[in-house]
Amino acid sequence: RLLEMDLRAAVQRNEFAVYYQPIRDVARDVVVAFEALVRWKHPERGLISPVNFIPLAEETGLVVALGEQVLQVACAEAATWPDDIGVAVNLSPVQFKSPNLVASVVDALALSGLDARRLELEITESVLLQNSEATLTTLHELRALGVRISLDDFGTGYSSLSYLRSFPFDKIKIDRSFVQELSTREDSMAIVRAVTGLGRSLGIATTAEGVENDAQLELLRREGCTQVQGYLFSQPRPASEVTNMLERPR
Ligand code: G
Ligand code: G
Ligand code: MN
Ligand code: NA
Repeated sequence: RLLEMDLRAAVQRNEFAVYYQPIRDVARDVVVAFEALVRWKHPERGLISPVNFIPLAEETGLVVALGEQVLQVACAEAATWPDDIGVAVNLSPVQFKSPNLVASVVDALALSGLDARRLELEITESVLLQNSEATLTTLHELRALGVRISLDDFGTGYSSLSYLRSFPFDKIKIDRSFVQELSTREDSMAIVRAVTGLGRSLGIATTAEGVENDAQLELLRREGCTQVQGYLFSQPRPASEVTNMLERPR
């Protein structure tokens, strides 16, 4: 079992690594960004997946400090990439609501020298559930910096179409559960078609997550999905492999 004590020590020692998964533009067929995905480099247990420690980090509030480290590392590493390549960083709901969020984004950008337009922040629908006035203020402050905002895991939470009207999103990420069932379930196809159509009508880009095969890619291309991401192209890999991922045709 993972303990709060261990996680707290890991945050103090900065025992985390950021892995990167390419996000590709469908029309141009090139990598346009990488999603930053944290891993815990545990001294005894090896690499631990975020699904096994982010919930504990959220419960204990440690996710705020952890999230700041991830943001700083991701911005610093992205600053060394070609300047047309962006980086997408996940924000937990707890981190999003912390009073320091906007200042920590400003700091990460200033320390790294990364152009704010290269940074995307991914938030989930649960962030939008409560306190919409404060949420809206934060989203507007982030956007005023030049940062872009994506709505992650779209369709899995308490999705409401009114969010798309009330909040300033630049991108919708279609959850991989819909993508994985694309060729086997007609209702998943219908949902993907509806979301890409919605994005097009509202002028919001759409990214399909969890693309694992060519059949899925072809269906997404046909529906006019803007970007794709998934094991078909690459698993998340360490920063040292970003150059390779950029050079690989696919
Ligand atoms: O990389 P996978 O790689 O296993 O990530 C699993 C889950 O952990 C995903 O839901 C992802 O959004 C979340 N996650 C990965 N990295 C981070 C992070 O830096 N911060 C937060 N809050 N969640 C993350
Ligand atoms: O929740 P979020 O979308 O941030 O998390 C991304 C998660 O999806 C990570 O755990 C990442 O490792 C995983 N992932 C990325 N591509 C694929 C894929 O093609 N298939 C599956 N099953 N998972 C994927
Ligand atoms: Mn994400
Ligand atoms: Na997602």
